[in-house]
Amino acid sequence: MKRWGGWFAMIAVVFLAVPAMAAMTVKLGVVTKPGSAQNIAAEKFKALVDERTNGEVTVKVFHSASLGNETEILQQIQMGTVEMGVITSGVFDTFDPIVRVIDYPFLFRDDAQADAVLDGPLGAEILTGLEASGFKGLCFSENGFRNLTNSKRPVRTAADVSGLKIRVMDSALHNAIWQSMGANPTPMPWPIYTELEQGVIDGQENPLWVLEVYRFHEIQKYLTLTRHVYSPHIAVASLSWWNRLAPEMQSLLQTAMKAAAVFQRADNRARDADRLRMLEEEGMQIEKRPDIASFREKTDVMREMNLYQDPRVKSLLARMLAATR
Ligand code: EAX
Repeated sequence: MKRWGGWFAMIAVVFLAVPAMAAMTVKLGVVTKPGSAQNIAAEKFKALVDERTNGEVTVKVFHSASLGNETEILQQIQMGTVEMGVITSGVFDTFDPIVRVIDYPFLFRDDAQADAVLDGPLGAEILTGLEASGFKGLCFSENGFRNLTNSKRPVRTAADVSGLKIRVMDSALHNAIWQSMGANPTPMPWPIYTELEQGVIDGQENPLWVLEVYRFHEIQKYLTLTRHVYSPHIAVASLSWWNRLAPEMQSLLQTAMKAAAVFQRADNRARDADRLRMLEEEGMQIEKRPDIASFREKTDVMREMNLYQDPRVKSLLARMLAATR
């Protein structure tokens, strides 16, 4: 009898240690292809969830726009037909103008400052704010600092941008940034290789990994390290789905996504120097020290624009500017 008691106790311990979990498949959408920043975070998350749930929860990553562009993925997450996504902050603009405070031009000085703010209380306020639009904001991974490329001419000062046809994300803010700089912005969802190749647009702006993964050096001659916007990816879940999960599952997913984001940021940053070398070797002409003051002069007025007049957005922008000065 004593011996059986011992066995029961052991079995009970095993069951209590692993929270009861029903098998579940989670659809996660990213617009870009394997090797992209979004996909690296998504694949890491998938591996961690698999490991931490002993294979009970399967994350199925839909990449390369197989669920549509980023706006369409967000709509499906809102509706709950897709559970999760790792999505560029800029395109949240049409869902919630609060993200405009992150993409404010020349806000962040460097990676460390971006991490400190986004992983701190101001970042948490933005993530919580997304709940009003039906998204559970989990954390920020990174796209990175955005740089301008074009096929027409070297760009060193804001004046050189004048009249260039620049593709921008579907975002009122990003459109306004390039208008302020005197360019001719054209909103267009990702991907944009064909439009660049055929000359429908002269240029685009994105972090260095994008140039490498999408081989833009083949079709864009000039790169300027403008670093005009620090662009995170926001990992989100469908709020209605999230609210139905057990608290243990919520915390498992939240912790795994945070670990994936920490991994992906470091991975992305570690590879930038090599990317720059590769792009130069491949024949891109790179302006490494553009006249940033000339660009800032054009965009500093933007905080007064209508884009930032919603009281909630205005208040947060003021605090973001104070935290980054
Ligand atoms: O994440 O649409 C964009 O410019 C994004 O930055 C792109 O999907 C890379």
